[in-house]
Amino acid sequence: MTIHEINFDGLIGPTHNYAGLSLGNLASATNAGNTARPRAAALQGLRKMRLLTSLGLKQGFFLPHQRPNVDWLRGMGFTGGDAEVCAAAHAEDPALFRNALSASAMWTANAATVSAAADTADGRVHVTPANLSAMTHRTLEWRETANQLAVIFADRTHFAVHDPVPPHFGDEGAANFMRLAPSHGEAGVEIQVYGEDRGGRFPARQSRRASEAVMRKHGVADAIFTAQSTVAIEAGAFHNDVVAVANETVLFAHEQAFDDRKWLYEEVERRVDGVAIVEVPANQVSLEDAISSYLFNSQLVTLPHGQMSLILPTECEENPRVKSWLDANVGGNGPIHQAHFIDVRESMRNGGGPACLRLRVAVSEAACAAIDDRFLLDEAKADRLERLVETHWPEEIAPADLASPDLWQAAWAARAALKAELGLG
Ligand code: SUG
Repeated sequence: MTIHEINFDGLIGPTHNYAGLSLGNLASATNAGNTARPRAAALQGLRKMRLLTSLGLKQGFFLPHQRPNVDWLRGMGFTGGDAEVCAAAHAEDPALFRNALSASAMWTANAATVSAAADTADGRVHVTPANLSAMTHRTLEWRETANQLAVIFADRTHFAVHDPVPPHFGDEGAANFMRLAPSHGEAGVEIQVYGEDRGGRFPARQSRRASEAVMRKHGVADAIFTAQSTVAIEAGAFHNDVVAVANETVLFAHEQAFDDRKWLYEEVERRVDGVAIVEVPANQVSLEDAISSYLFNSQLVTLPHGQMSLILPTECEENPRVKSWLDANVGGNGPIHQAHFIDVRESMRNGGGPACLRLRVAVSEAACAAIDDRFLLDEAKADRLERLVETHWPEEIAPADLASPDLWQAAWAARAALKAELGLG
């Protein structure tokens, strides 16, 4: 059976800005208050999607959410017309208002957890939207994410879309999820990496109970639950996908990613035939280098001819230690055959690398045919989306612009134009 892994990227929204909203995410904190370039950001994201399609992979996308999110602000007690609600919220509580403007839905690795059909009890692809309860601005996402998932994966014979885990138990979706299997179509082991609050500087965002709930909802029997190392969280690895990524038989991880790496490695080697663990030693690439370059936040993908390729942020080329590790270990006889570097700097400055920007969904031909193709990308649609972004996305957003009614109107108009373009009334 032919299986396609589709990457659904978040189309970067017109309000992309640097508000420093994510505690524990060093890039977000460092760039707080800088001027963002939403148009360039969205075009960078589209270029990454085009790279994947040019490599022969299937590509999809999710829409940016409605921002400013007036419904959420109404829930906080602001009243009046849309612009009045925003003006009142900004005047009374500008810090609160910044949450309503965030374009954070672009990081679709956090949109949901997806279990492959081969791993689930009923043989369907199971999807649970993430509640993202750890960060205020991200709690705004799940409702619209769930709505989009319900449209994209409406076909119940192939897909099951669940409600999110109740919010007390933080769930950050596929950013803390990995799957190892002989191939995308065969049964494998699903790995959930949770964080434990041990009184550090930074919050652990993924709770073990949420991870367990998701596997239960999906009917996945062969799951592994393992803790992120505290040292990684404290160094700024707010999600596991900042220090590890897996694809088919390959686990690519930093030496300090996991609390108990020996146990994890033995467990996956025991459960999955032919697993190759590519571990990067801390004395060659420190956690600090891994986190600033986002080496592990690359996409590890299998190309149609079977070779494995890393899609890395350009920051990896610029870090001499990371670059020399890649030069010595990619290609040759190792399981990772090629590296492609891509510029997603606007997203990187908020802590979102190539892997944060995508949600992987492995599907059979029949399941693929059942997906709503308005959310699938080809060259012609990429052209149309680029024209739309060039016309409607603001060129720049400086902190003072967040208070501008013109910006709010432009963002609403941009989304309306996008929905019209895609026939999503
Ligand atoms: O949740 N940044 C996101 C980045 C998410 C990256 N995703 C993965 N690692 N999969 C976050 O911290 C920054 C928002 C701001 O500061 O305005 C932000 O939300």
